[in-house]
Amino acid sequence: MNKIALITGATSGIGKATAKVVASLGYDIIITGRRNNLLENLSQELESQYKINTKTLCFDITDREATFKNFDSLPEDWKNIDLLVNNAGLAAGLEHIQDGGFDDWDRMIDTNIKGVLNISKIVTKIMEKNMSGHIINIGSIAGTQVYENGGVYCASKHAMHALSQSMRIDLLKYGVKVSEIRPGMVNTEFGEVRFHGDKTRAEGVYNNVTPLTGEDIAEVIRWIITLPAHVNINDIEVTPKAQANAFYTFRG
Ligand code: NDP
Ligand code: 8X3
Repeated sequence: MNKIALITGATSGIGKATAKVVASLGYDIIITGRRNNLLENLSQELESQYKINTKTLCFDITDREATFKNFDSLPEDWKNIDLLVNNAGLAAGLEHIQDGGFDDWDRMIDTNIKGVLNISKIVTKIMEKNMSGHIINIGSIAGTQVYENGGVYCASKHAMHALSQSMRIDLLKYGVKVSEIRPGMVNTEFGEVRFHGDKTRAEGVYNNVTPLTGEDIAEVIRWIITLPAHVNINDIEVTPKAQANAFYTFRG
């Protein structure tokens, strides 16, 4: 059997692009998300184009019971995950703290923190037993910087940054590598989700800027996972050329 990768949030954006890169490297892949039709389409594409095997798991990562149940449904030999990409995540809303919505806050905290914990608990236990594995956490520049109106999203990605560091320590003696990628602007469904379906507002974020694409981040992942076994990239921040950090973007 090929090496096995589990990629959360593979129905669009960074996760989908990553699934293609990881498939091109010959991994068998478990792809997850909540939109089953998109998972099935991607599964067919990966299998026919890259001649690998796939499994689709359709569940909400904020639902702990569903997460465990779906993982348990995998055949035993598929549970030996070599590569976990903790990618599923979102921003919801962009408001000052006094105007933020409880539903938005819950979605971000439940997905970006608790969802990551749910899947990580399952997979790290297996990697501990196997004494090997690689986890790639998709953080954000919002994981080390804080911008106006972004309080809860930034807090959730700060949590991802802290978790990435602590997981690296906890898993050190088991030979498990933990890498964090912290992207700036990436043109995916992220903006549309953040602005509750307002596509025009989402597109406005990229006015006069060439943003990153999901494929750009997937290429970074290709590099990280093809380095020699003794090398680990702990963390890496990636922005478009026009973006210096969360505050300075040149819209020339
Ligand atoms: P997309 O909205 O394109 O993709 C998000 C993915 O996460 C989708 O596949 C979605 O699947 C999945 N997802 C979201 N919520 C859940 C849930 N509750 N249960 C299961 N799956 C879920 O955005 P991106 O590709 O941009 O986002 C991927 C990651 O990158 C996120 O963690 C985001 O925070 C991070 N990031 C994004 C940046 C950007 O500018 N785009 C910059 C920095 C970091 P489905 O809807 O089918 O459930
Ligand atoms: C997404 C990047 O700058 O919108 O994580 O927070 S930003």
